[in-house]
Amino acid sequence: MFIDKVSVSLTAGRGGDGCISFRREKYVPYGGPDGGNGGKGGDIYFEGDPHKATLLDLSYRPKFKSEDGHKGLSSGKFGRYGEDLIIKIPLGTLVFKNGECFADLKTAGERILIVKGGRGGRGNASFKTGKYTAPRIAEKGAPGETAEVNLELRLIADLGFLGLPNAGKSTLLSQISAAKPKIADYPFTTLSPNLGVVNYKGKHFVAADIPGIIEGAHKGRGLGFEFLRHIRRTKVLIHIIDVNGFDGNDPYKNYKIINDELKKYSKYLAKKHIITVLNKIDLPDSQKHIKKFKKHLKTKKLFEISAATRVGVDKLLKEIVKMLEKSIAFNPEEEIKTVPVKKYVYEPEFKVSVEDGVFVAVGAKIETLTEMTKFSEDEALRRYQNILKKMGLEIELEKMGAKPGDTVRIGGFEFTFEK
Ligand SMILES: Nc1nc2c(ncn2[C@@H]2O[C@H](COP(=O)(O)OP(=O)(O)OP(=O)(O)O)[C@@H](O)[C@H]2O)c(=O)[nH]1
Ligand SMILES: [Mg+2]
Repeated sequence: MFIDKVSVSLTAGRGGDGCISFRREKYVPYGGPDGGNGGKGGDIYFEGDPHKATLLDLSYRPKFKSEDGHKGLSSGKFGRYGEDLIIKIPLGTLVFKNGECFADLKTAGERILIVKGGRGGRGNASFKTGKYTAPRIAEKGAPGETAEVNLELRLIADLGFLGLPNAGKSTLLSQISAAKPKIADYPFTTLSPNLGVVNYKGKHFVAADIPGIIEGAHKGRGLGFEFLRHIRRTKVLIHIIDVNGFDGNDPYKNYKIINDELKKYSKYLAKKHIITVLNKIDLPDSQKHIKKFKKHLKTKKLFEISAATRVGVDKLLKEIVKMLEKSIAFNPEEEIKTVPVKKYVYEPEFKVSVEDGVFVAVGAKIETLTEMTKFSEDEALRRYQNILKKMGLEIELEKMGAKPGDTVRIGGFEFTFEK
């Protein structure tokens, strides 16, 4: 099955908790704090894999999580890092994160960080100061980043096939490559793209056969434009036309139908170098049709072939190879705008609002601090309160009308307000 669009949800590993511990040594009555930091949670990456051609396996498993960091240990030992998770995806996959195109993986082995693991919590050794020699305080690990990611595959082939249904696209692919697409005498035999590797006199290139498009495709008729994106990035296109016509139209009318639809889909695609091919010339009456076609279309280079008997196919391949070699100048790769990997957005440390009588404080910094505090430890609690006070939360809450005894919510935690 060919799947070219999926969404997955990613959760990076949580950081390991910091450790509270004190040195115990012979003859040292008050050993100092030696609790190590927790390890960072694992990150999640996507990696371009040239051996993959579909997003099918991701559609079976839409949720991914990388390993959490391990807890810090005594004797100042840091917790082990959580293992990174590397998800392999086909080349040509666009990665949309929170609605924006975030990456376009085009080269084999290219890796991109999608969500970052949480920081490890600090152990009590990190809280030691000159004044404060025996802290009983450690942080919990920070939660890992999460993201909803949409993936859209745009195959990267050198040559793309374009044409009405039943024109003989799949037949041609089966003749020039080892691919074995389904071929039949009715429209829409091909329902998803087929790829084949062509070897023409030692020169290799990848060809993509896509389902046929019909008049009105831009309005969603037939299979619509659904699969045209797979030929957006090809260097050369061939437009295959049944010389005997289709749907009661003569081949020239059909030729124009496809060209018009193409322009409606993408001006960029319509400007690509397109080789026009009349197919099925082995059939009777084809010479008559060719003559008529040539009257309309004088200037363009035209190829006459029979995909079934291979007549004219070698000459066509020669031209394709020639065009591919020149193609950089003709068809520069379509630019896809991706957002810069990192965006710096100013965020206030917190914002307070009132919801049903509860004072709700939101903000990345304040929520992370809350997530990382071990409230079961008195000292951790005291430190937490001090930081919030320094950040100005108490003043802000009072301004908003909070009275002792009121409920304050931060992240998933609720507290009672007191001064
Ligand atoms: N006589 C003759 N028949 C051909 C030739 N090429 C293809 N055909 C026949 O035309 C029919 C359609 O061929 P396909 O290769 O399935 O056409 P397609 O363009 O892939 O069609 P869709 O997948 O439906 O878009 C089949 O019955 C083929 O055997 C040719 O050169 N000569
Ligand atoms: Mg086909």
